[in-house]
Amino acid sequence: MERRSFLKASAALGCAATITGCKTSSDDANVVPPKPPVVEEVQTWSACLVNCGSNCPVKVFSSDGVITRVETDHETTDEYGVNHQIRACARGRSLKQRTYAPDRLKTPMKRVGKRGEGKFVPISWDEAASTIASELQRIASEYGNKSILKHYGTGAYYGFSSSACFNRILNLNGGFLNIYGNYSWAQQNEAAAATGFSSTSGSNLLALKDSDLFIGLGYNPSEMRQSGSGEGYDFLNALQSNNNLEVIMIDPRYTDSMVGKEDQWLAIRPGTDAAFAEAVAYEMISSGWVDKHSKAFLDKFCVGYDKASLEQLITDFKASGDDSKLQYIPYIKPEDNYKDYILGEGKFVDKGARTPQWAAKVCGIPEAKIKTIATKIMNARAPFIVTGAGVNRHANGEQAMRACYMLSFLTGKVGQPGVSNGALPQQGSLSRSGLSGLANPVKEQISFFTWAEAIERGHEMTARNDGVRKTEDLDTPLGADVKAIFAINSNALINQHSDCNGTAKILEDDNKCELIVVCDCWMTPSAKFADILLPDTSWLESNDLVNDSYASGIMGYLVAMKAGIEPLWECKSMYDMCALIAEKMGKLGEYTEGKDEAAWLEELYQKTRTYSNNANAEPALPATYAEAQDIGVFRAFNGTAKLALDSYINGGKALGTPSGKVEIYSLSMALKGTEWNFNDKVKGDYITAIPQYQQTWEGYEDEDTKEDYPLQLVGFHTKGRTHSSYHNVPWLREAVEDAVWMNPIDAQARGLTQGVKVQVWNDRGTIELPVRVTPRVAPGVAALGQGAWYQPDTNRTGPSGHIVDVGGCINTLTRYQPSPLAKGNPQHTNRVQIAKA
Ligand SMILES: Nc1nc2c(c(=O)[nH]1)N[C@H]1C(S)=C(S)[C@@H](COP(=O)(O)OP(=O)(O)OC[C@H]3O[C@@H](n4cnc5c(=O)[nH]c(N)nc54)[C@H](O)[C@@H]3O)O[C@H]1N2
Ligand SMILES: Nc1nc2c(c(=O)[nH]1)N[C@H]1C(S)=C(S)[C@@H](COP(=O)(O)OP(=O)(O)OC[C@H]3O[C@@H](n4cnc5c(=O)[nH]c(N)nc54)[C@H](O)[C@@H]3O)O[C@H]1N2
Ligand code: SF4
Ligand SMILES: [Mo]
Repeated sequence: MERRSFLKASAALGCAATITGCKTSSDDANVVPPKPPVVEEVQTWSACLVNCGSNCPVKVFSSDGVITRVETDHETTDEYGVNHQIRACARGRSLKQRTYAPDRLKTPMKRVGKRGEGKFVPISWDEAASTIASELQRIASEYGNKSILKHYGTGAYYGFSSSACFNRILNLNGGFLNIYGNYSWAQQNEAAAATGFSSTSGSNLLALKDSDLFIGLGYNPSEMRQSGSGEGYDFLNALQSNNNLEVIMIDPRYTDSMVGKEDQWLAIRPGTDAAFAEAVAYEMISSGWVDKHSKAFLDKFCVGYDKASLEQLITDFKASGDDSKLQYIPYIKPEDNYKDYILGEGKFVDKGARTPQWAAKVCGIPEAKIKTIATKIMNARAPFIVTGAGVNRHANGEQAMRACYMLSFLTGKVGQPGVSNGALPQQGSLSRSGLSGLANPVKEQISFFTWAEAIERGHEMTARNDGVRKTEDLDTPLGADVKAIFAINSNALINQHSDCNGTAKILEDDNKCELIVVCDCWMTPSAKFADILLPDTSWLESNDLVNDSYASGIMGYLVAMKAGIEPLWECKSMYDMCALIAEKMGKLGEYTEGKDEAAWLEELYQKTRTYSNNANAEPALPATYAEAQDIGVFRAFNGTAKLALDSYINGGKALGTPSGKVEIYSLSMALKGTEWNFNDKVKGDYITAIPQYQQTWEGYEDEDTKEDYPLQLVGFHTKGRTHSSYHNVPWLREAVEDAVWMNPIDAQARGLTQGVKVQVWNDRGTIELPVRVTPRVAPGVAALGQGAWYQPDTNRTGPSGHIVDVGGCINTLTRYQPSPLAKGNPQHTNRVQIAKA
């Protein structure tokens, strides 16, 4: 506020004070405040649809077709568990700024300059639609449908007018190359499935009431699940309602999930959780505790703990005569068991025991502390361990997750009240029916992360070498390079994928990938790489039906969204723009199935009404969609504690693993570890059947990069954005500083003081941004919130020899190197150097 307006405002306040009886002698009291303009506001319900795990409802106030303000839900009681409020975080509350941001895409555009240069001219919708339709037909007939890729993208969790509209037109054109996995949980999904979990979730946070020890590894719900009804709020309430709970948090950063809520913070080095977990296991096993307390549990529910269990498995599989089991026998190696590995016995004698003394040197947590934690776990009545997905987004993410999961099983208490299995907390949800993307005639799948590699060598990618799925056999090549990309509500073309500079080089060559279509609302770094740019309507301009999304905490909800304003400029909803493309393809009838937006929403709503888990929603779902839109929000809190692996351990239902049990020794990993090809030159590129700490490229112990790049750089999901979404909102840039965190010890060694501008670099690029000197990050580690927009300053080259990214995007520094099993993104594994800019 300028000083002058501040004085005016204080004057107005002074006046108000007189009215309420407070005598003032100041002349200011005589100033008459300006009358606020009379505006007739209309209120509608919308929602924030980013990928943060929630879809918080927001109240949109508008007047004469202009949004006047955005408020959060405060319809119900604030009492936790009584269908409480779903308060939007700072991001959702800034939606007016985001909707009217100057960089909104206003018309369809086509590229005129070099690809990636960001030069466009406006075109009509007619031209955009016919170009896309004819290019789709050309590319499919020249290169085959496997050369068309719909990119990973999570910017808008619509139910109706979602990116599924693009699936419809791509499928009506004969299909497209599928992707499996995702940037969030690739390694964790594989680790959980290999171990025997049917999903990535364990007990819910309501079960914490029965626990006496909570251990969170890379678990940060207060920052990454910020919804007012989200997991962060569940966590807070769970801690507050259990006075007997000891809370230990293990993270390279002192996160907002701590700040007083924890009893102990253990600052671990990134990528070393497996070493820590193995040392805890060593204490539990070598002391004889496991033999005494949990051997019976391990024998009954798990395979691979010791040699005898694997020998027994071979006997059982032989006796079964079942081919699906017999195929694994050659891969079962009893000498590769977990107990011998941890104790350094049998086959593992040369490797040595996984002692706390060994682990302390690797993970940075002192030996004595590791021993104390082991004792606490052994003494706990009901240990509840959670491994967050930060641990999975590493070069060795699969085995890091599995190593942490083992601790719960070693206690022999999984299935008991207050105990979890090491996975993420289970969530509640209401269900909604969404628009179908239609069936895809193409069956082959590549890992989501390997798409840019598939532009260059898709034709030769195979299952054995690259993790291609649904091919004839391990060696059948995919047979097509990626020639067309549809990046729909995605900034993963550049910003969110690894190695921005390297990816930009691949994309710049329009002889390789011949068509890039981007559909977004803003001119993002990925949008700059489009050939055709399609401007979408924003959430506040949309009618839709959404649920609470996939990780919104224990309470589930539905939001019937109603457009507060008309589509701005020439923006169209994804449903409408794809209808235009379908029309040019001659497939309009198949696309619409004869329905318009209102008819679709009514149909999806009527299906949604029939779902049994929506029956307890409050208020009850009314008869028509229009009535639902007037009410806006429907919610249901299910207050039951849910236990991990309950149906297996307490209900006798077999697990989905080949053995039907918890696989400490994973049979599918044993098979892939033997049959797949790996790259000897990539440190850590191998798969073992039991979880083992893996030294990796650019890990803490990587001698090859230690000298040039002495700091480990870990990313995190910041409050200031959801990924790259909301980066262009000035309020948020002010509220949450984008700076690289550095421990005072490392800063002093480099002569860096608070707030100075630094360069952070490695072989892949250089970024420039301020430094935040803080003991909230472990020594030897730098931390940076991910998602800032890549902004190469073409006039300057950094120490890496690349153009300096003054946007400070962490992916300018991350490496494209698929992880061994999931072929997933190792974006938290990086080494860098930092110096004053
Ligand atoms: N280094 C590093 N990189 C990471 C991660 C990390 O931890 N570290 N995390 C990874 C993870 S977990 C994920 S999930 C990915 C996320 O990567 P993305 O799925 O790309 O997510 P966002 O960055 O949110 O980008 C979404 C895009 O959708 C656009 N958008 C928003 N609303 C709308 C809309 O209504 N309509 C349309 N058409 N577009 C819209 C936004 O402007 C934005 O360009 O990033 C990954 N990248
Ligand atoms: N505000 C906000 N919320 C979000 C998102 C966002 O961008 N912003 N993104 C959403 C999405 S799509 C996802 S997938 C989730 C991501 O959720 P997470 O994967 O849980 O998020 P991260 O911040 O990557 O990691 C969580 C914590 O792990 C720590 N960590 C990193 N490496 C290691 C390690 O090797 N060991 C240990 N012990 N800790 C480690 C980080 O410091 C961080 O505090 O968040 C969701 N929520
Ligand atoms: S970013 Fe997530 S928590 Fe924040 S308002 Fe949007 S949906 Fe809610
Ligand atoms: Mo994610």
